[in-house]
Amino acid sequence: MTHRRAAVIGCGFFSQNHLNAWNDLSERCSIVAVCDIDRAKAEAAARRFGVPKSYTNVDEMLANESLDFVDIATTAPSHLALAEACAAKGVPVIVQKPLAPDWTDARALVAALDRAGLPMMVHENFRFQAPLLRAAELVKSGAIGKVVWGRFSFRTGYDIYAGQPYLAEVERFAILDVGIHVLDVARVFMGEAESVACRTQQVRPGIKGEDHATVLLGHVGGGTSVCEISYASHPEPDPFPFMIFELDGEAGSLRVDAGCKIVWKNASGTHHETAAPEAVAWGSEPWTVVQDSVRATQRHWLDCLDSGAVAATSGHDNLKTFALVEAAYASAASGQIVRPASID
Ligand code: NAD
Ligand code: 89Y
Repeated sequence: MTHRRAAVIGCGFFSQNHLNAWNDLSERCSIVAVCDIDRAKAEAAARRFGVPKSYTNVDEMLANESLDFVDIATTAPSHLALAEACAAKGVPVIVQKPLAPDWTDARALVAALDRAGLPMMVHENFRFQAPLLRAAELVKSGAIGKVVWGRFSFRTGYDIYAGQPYLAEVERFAILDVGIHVLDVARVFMGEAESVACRTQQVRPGIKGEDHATVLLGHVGGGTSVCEISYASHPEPDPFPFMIFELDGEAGSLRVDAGCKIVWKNASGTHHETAAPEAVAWGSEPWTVVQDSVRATQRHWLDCLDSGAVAATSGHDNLKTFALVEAAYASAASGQIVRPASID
């Protein structure tokens, strides 16, 4: 196991989870520098996490530091330029979702790392949530047979604008921000999608993008799934930040609920279990399931760097999820069913 030197770019809201999780993984890597165009944020992060150097300019950081990888935790519009700067210096990157604001930049980012011959991973952490990993294990073991139908639901009224005010300002909002997780999880359980139909709604006044989206996916091999994405729902209780999903298989069914609860049924009976995350010493509710998944995502990245394996959420894998995002927006705009394969 190699000990790695790394830097985090972006010291805003969500990066605090990244920095805490890297601290938990300090036997395997050290964060030797942080960077944020906002000097106060960079310096505060360096102080809080005992990081030796802080920068406000990525090129200066890359020129001064010897890095084994960079963790990009800025918002999407900056991802391409930052990843290209790292690629030019031969530094692998792990990049937060969404990879980019649009398909053109997302593809350009993956191509830049490919051209440089460097590994990369998208920080697509929902796949690494404890209940989801357990559900995937059950499905893989054949507990419910071949999955033929799924419902994947992230519907909340939680005030996400308090921590992430930029979400009120983006024209591509709920699908790109959280729908991308939901569509990714749908791919995990149902396989690739060959058709996408989507309707969007804007319910909250004063925001620029859609805060409701309902997506119907037709999967290769005949499966069907519904993805429900909403930041303007009033569920009781509000499951935030849990994604609830249910699957029908040829031999049974499985449901994942808030509180990491899993229930599945097959010929052997009905089974209940709780797939709780590992303890997160620095965690805070309701975020602990997400915070544990951040650490699990980062651990996977380090495992892949050690073994040379391609990450489960590599750039190329994530482009398949991104194509569903693009297809959903195209379908909502046209009122037509869109084939992800036609996204170019
Ligand atoms: P934020 O605005 O709070 O923080 C982003 C930081 O990046 C800011 O401090 C900003 O000054 C800095 N920044 C922007 N451009 C930069 C550049 N070129 N160089 C250096 N610093 C730069 O945003 P956030 O809420 O922390 O979100 C960051 C990313 O994390 C987004 O892509 C978001 O979608 C993602 N996110 C993921 C999850 C998840 O569960 N996976 C949850 C929340 C946010
Ligand atoms: O931005 C969103 C994400 O990616 O995960 C949870 C979130 O922070 C709010 O829904």
